[in-house]
Amino acid sequence: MKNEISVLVTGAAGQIGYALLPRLASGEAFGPNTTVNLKLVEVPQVVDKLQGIIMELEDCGFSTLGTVEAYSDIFKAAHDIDWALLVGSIPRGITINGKKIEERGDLLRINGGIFTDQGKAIGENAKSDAKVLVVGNPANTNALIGMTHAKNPSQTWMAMTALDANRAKAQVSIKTGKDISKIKNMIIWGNHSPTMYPDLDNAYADGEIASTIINDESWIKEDFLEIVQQRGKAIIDARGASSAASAANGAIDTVKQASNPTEEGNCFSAGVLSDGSYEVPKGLIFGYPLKTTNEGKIEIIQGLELNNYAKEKLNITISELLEEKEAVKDLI
Ligand code: NAX
Repeated sequence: MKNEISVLVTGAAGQIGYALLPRLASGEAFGPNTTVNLKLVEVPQVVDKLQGIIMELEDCGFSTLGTVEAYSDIFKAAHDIDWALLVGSIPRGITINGKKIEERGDLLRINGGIFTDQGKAIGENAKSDAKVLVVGNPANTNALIGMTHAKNPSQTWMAMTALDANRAKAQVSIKTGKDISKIKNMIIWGNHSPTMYPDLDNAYADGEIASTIINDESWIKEDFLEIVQQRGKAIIDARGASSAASAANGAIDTVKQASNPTEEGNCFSAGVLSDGSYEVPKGLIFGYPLKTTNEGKIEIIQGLELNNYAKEKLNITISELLEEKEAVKDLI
């Protein structure tokens, strides 16, 4: 008999949604023996458009796809879900009430408002062991707002940094000539923003420390950091639209990593609630090295070394997250 899993996706009519939904339905994320029931959530003005992707999902003929329902009410959609992928948010540059939203502070407040209700809905109506992945930016602070309003500590809230980790792995693979499957333990410390710190002193390329095998400090400290931190912008400049296929892939990777035990010597990257580990102030959603235990719990991997350079980088991303938290303090 097949298992069933219920997955909620917000922003389902957006470009990441379009790349994500077939991969959730296809069996890739939850395996061939699990029926995936999808609950697609959009703003009321867009919800009718979901009928198009629903028809396409039917036409894919995935034997793992169960029911697909469209909602504009997150409270109804969140009922009994196992996973929530919170992709929907308002992009920078949009005009609302005659004002162009350019400032990070304005963006934080508008999207923060969305995540209060989404948090409440998930806290009240989703399963007690539900896992939540926030993709919509600013992902870490949105996750903090959502988690605060969920008030349900047995649920797990994460902010997506898997795309950043995949970008970092790809650059290391290109630089070293090692197959990307051999690049392990890639940690993205901190915020999903240009202050993130991709750590090559704790990453491995074919069993050797990545920074040692690369042996090129100026490439690591300048080119590599710049490429990974600014990759999102580079893609927008080239494509005229933000990353969607690779962002959806990052979400699928996180779902798989958080659903299956992590192999020894490896980690996965996502932002989770800081408990003070690695001297990060408690109460931030911070990108950490994570592992999924055999019991399905997600834990921060302890005991990794951070040199002074890494600590400086962590302090920069900590400061940014503290500023973001301050900007939305009345929402948390
Ligand atoms: P799109 O603008 O194509 O789609 C967003 C969709 O969300 C729209 O259809 C919109 O109607 C919907 N939406 C807005 N508010 C909603 C709400 N309250 N409930 C339900 N749906 C709502 O954006 P897309 O390119 O899909 O990107 C989505 C988000 O992902 C953006 O915030 C973007 O910045 C963020 N990203 C995050 C990444 C990460 O690694 N964490 C990387 C990629 C991406 O930039």
